[in-house]
Amino acid sequence: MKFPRVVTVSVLFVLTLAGVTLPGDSPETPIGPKWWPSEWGADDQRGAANRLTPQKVQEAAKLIRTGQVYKLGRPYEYGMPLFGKRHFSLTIPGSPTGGPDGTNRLVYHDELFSGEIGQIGTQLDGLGHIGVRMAGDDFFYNGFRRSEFGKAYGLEKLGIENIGVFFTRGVFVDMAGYKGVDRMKVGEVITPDDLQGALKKEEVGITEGDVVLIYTGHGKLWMKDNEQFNKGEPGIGVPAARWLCAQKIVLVGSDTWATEVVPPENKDRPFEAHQVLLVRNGVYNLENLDLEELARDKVYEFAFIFAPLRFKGATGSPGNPIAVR
Ligand code: UVW
Repeated sequence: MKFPRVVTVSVLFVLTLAGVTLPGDSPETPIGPKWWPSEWGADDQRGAANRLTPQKVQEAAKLIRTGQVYKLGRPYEYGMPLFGKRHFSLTIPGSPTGGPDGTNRLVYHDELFSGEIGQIGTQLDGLGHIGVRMAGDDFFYNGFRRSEFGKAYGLEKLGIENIGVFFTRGVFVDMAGYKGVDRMKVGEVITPDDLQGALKKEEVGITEGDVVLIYTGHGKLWMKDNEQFNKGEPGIGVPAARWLCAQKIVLVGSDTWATEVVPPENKDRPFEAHQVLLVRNGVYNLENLDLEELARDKVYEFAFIFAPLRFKGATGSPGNPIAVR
């Protein structure tokens, strides 16, 4: 049976009144007050991508002064760090895969891929990736329920194909530099004060519709010490995630595998910053970036360009985002 969303919320109130209180800031949901309908309407599936306007494209284009392009994506390769039991496999089906054909003796190669395509390596977390379990269902951005869209051959709502293209102003926060270290420690929390302090030092501000990329130095471990890379990471805590959302950004990214601090500040609330960003605010999360060159060249402001692959119904996208200055 399908309940309208208003009924579901009432059920939550009844549960609360019945003493079935849930942990968090408010008993209304496990992550605080009800978060829907979204500011972009009850049917919206794009979240903060609605802030990607032609004005932001023009603003970003004005930041391109030297034409220098920074690749922020990592190569997808065997042996790269993976979260949990995710896997990566790329094989060439025969070499050559086909041919020789015709009198021109054409030969060709294809590749066969298997893996959690949107959730390995450099990856953009979309709004169908993370949810919250309550009242007998799983609730996602804009209150969409898994029971209505979580289908085996692609999510029927919140798929990555809804985003469009990121072409906007990018802001780089060199948090390791601000803290005077080469690499921040696993479990080190980035607070709102840290973000504001680093931005002040860099003399850049965040404006609505920006992308914010945070450098911790943890990415130095990538393919060098995968065990340590995967063990945990420095990153934003829940207050910093909330602060970034309050700045009305579109996306936050980092050189770590989750962007948020692991282990979390509260060990009973894993990946809660993911919920703050994706579920509550529709703000995207871009993980496993290579930010070494931006840090080296002290590039604090740039045009950020990234076209997520349009896998219909996917939770995320791989890709090679770029910064141009
Ligand atoms: C989870 O999926 C829990 O993490 P991530 O988005 O960092 O891959």
